[in-house]
Amino acid sequence: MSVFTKRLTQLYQQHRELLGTKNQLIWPGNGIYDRYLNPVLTAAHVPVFWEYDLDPGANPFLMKRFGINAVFNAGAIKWNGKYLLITRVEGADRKSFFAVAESPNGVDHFEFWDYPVVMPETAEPDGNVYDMRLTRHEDGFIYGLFCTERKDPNARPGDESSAIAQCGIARTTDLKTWVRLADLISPSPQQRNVVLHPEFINGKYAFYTRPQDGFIDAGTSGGIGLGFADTMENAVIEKEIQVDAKAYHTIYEAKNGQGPTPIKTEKGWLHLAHGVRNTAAGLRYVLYMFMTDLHDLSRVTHKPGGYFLAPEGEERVGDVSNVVFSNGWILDENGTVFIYYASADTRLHVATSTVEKLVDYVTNTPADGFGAARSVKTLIKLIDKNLSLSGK
Ligand code: M1P
Repeated sequence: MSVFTKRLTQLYQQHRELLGTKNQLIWPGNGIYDRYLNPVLTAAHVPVFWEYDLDPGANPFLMKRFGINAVFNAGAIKWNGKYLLITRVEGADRKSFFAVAESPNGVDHFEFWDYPVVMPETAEPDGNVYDMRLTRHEDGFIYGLFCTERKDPNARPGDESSAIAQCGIARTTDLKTWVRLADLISPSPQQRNVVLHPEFINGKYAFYTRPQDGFIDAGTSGGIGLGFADTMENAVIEKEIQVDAKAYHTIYEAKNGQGPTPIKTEKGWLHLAHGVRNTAAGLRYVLYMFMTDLHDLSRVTHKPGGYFLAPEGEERVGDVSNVVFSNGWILDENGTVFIYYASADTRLHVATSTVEKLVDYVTNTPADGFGAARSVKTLIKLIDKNLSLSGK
């Protein structure tokens, strides 16, 4: 048997085994959500025919010809009974693109569609595209808002790192063919983590924004903002209202950003977001939640203190260690919520919960007291209650 045939047989077998692996819920968890043993998607999940030229004449050693480095930050949607993720796939060449993977149950057996998404460009080509948020809007379209990154035209000679991040907008009705619209225009010099609200607000489209001064640094205008536009064809936000600001000595003191499209509940809109703080080991990204008023989207009604989900175990390590990030979740008809989160900008995981549990978590977890003494007071209140319950 030739090396080519031997290697190919093994590659196919390993790939089949990986895609066929059943995921396992990790019990008992924290009562808020359940984590799972295996990531739902990794670079090893992409089809063999993406990375290899399968022509023995052209590739006798069966070498990788198009390496895939990572699969992470995915938008999510339930579509024709399947759980679909529009993932950020990063090639060995560091370019990111979008590709859809689907699963019959949302927790395992994710399989990529044969081709990646062909995202049309505007007159200004994208250097990189990533982190799509999907919104099924009441206007009838499914919108994908994502970050488009281009080299900063004002970068000084020799600076090959400075970039400008803006919000790219595309829409579809079948998740296969995308129509690209003009990039969002806003008062901020840069934008990332922009998310479209699913309902019209006073006849306008509502956007959660994340104004930022620099490419990495959120600067003076950091925090999750809210803005309105008359149309999606040439979306212009004239004013951003701050909804959730960054704050001193919290898990979101350096910057924060809206995660997926918020979920509507009887009590308010449930939001999942990421918070970033700086450490001696670099930036640490965790997820947190809050709730906004059903009628006034700019009013935060509940916000638990601390993080909702932080990197654990192998999630801590990867290309960008100590990072969890989420831009997609799916609410099922029975109230189950599938929360897709990536770890270390390397792989993608799922955690499951329910709307009932998430509303309980958001409305009953003590808020941040913004000081050590206040945290101790909150803890003592809980201890007193529990000890008096046990008759001590
Ligand atoms: O590397 C961590 C994350 O950094 C960026 O997020 P933010 O704009 O909030 O800092 C994004 O590049 C994101 O994709 C990445 O996961």
